[in-house]
Amino acid sequence: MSTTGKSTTTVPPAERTGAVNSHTEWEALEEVVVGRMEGAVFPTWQSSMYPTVPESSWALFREKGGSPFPADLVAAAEEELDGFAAVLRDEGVTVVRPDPCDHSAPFSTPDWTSRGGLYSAMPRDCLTVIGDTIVEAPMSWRCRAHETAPFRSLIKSYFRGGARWLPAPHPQLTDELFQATDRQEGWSITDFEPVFDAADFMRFGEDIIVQRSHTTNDFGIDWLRRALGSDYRIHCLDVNDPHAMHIDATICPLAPGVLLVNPDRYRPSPLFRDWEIIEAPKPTLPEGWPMYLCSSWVSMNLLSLDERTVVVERQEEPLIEVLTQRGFRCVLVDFRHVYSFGGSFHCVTLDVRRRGDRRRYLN
Ligand code: DAV
Repeated sequence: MSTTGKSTTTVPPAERTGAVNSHTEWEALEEVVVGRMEGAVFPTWQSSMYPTVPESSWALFREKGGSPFPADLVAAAEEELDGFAAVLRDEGVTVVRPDPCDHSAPFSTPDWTSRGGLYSAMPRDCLTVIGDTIVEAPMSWRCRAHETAPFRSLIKSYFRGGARWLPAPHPQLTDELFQATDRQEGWSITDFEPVFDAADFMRFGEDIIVQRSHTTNDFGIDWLRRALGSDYRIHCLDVNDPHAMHIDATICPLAPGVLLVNPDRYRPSPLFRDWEIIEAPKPTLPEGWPMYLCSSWVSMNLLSLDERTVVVERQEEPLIEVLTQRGFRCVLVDFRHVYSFGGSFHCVTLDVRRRGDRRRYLN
């Protein structure tokens, strides 16, 4: 379980479950995938990006889609990812990484062409683990159509170890999926076919919370609901986020009954009526820091090691203070260069094994 011998997650043999077992965002973490930044290229522009990526990226992606991100930024982010992986190993967690992958190869279908892929940095976006099942998400950005490829050897080895493997129907991503005119009001994707990004879902045992977003449609939510069957309840959370893409900078469950929320986006929900709500302080990222893909609220995109330990960016002092006062141990890691690429600790990981079994946490 631990590669360092310094295990903090000793599990009695009788409680050991399969190769893949993860029901929540907070139970004791045993094994995790950490993404890689090497090989990252600018996304190929499509109109559904208007509402979700910063305005400064619109022209850039149109012009540079498929060509590598600046090498110095990629190297700085890669160093932070390696540092994060080392800290996790020191904490007794087994860390695995995807295969190296150059994302600059163009690809096409009979209907469209993409000038390249994107990256292997954010397994949370393209994959989720629900119990013993690895789900491959049907992503709506064309440039992300092959994003699970560098994770396939891992998925195959987990399958051989007993995991279930559930790829969603391969989306066609034809023009019918996208709103006909650019920058239209409302969602930028239609219900033409099921699509979702895995990061729009948050796991609470038998309950899974999802947000409708510019990458996740109702058809996609219905597909996952039916695929998982009656063991799970999927609830849509109404959030205040016109830019919605991924729920993990909006809510972050830290322990049973404790929810960290983005005060600008969270709307009180009856789902959490019995929960303690902690409002995340404002992010500390300075103005002008390069942010290609998302907002500075990735400050609250945390990875829990167990229900009292959480990994936080070293410079988010106000958040560290709030969490420490509330009794959490904060493990500090430098991660601002990773922020530039659209995510933080939750985005860059896929927790494949946490202690615990399927339970109900929401009334
Ligand atoms: O801009 O708050 C962050 C999550 C990206 N995976 C945002 C979205």
